[in-house]
Amino acid sequence: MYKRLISIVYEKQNNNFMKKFLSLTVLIFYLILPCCSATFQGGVYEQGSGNASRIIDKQTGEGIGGAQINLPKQNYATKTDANGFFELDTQINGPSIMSVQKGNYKPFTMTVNGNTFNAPIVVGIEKSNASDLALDANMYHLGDDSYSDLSANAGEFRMQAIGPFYTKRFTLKKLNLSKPIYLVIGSIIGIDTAMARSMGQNKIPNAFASPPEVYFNGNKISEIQLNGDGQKIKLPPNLIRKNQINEITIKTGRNLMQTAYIDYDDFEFMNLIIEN
Ligand SMILES: [Ca+2]
Repeated sequence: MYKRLISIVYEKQNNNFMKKFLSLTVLIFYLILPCCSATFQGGVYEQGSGNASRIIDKQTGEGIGGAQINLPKQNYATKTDANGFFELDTQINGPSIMSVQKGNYKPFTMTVNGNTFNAPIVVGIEKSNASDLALDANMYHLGDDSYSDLSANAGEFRMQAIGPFYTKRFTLKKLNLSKPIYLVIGSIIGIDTAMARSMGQNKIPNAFASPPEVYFNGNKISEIQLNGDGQKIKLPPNLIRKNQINEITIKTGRNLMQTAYIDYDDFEFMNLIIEN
């Protein structure tokens, strides 16, 4: 599978070697992500049994009662019972973000689709650490509300775009600067980059967008090439302002095949956490 994906990327790139090399590096990085994402964000999930899905404590394996489960795109919310079991009474047609929240636990999100709940699943969530900072548990839509039905974002209930960028200011305290500090983006859906297209995340034949960019204290620190859960971006230590105000900005890309006007890439993200 890896060889096939790599060859797809190579076929799509007719540019110079450096660009190919960079794409390959980024691709390998994201291929590794899915196996690790669940762990660092605090969640693991596996196939369950019986009729209902379940939220458990990742450490103890015990069911978590009263956990809040939200699907913002469906405008749907429910809670787990005393033993952590829940059932979703809503239709999921396209990729959607499901969040799980419970006091003392890290806010958790995962991307679900119409097949996720064909059989019940078990989701393990993790207690939060003192040095973690839950920046923003809400869902945001960046872009201009104009996009193709073939876009990776084409779903059912839509949130209105807040514009081409998102900014959050926060103070970093209790940091252990000898350990790496990461921005974790819980879930992202709707990015239409060339790489997202080559990975089958959308079906737009003739257009793609530049990747969204992440800025930290005014410096570009990353580009986001793919949709997915638990994407982790290292904050450069020299840019961190301890005990002072720091700023994260996420800017959406633009449709590179549209030159007559600016068509921002429409995508949604949810759940920003600083992990140390
Ligand atoms: Ca757009």
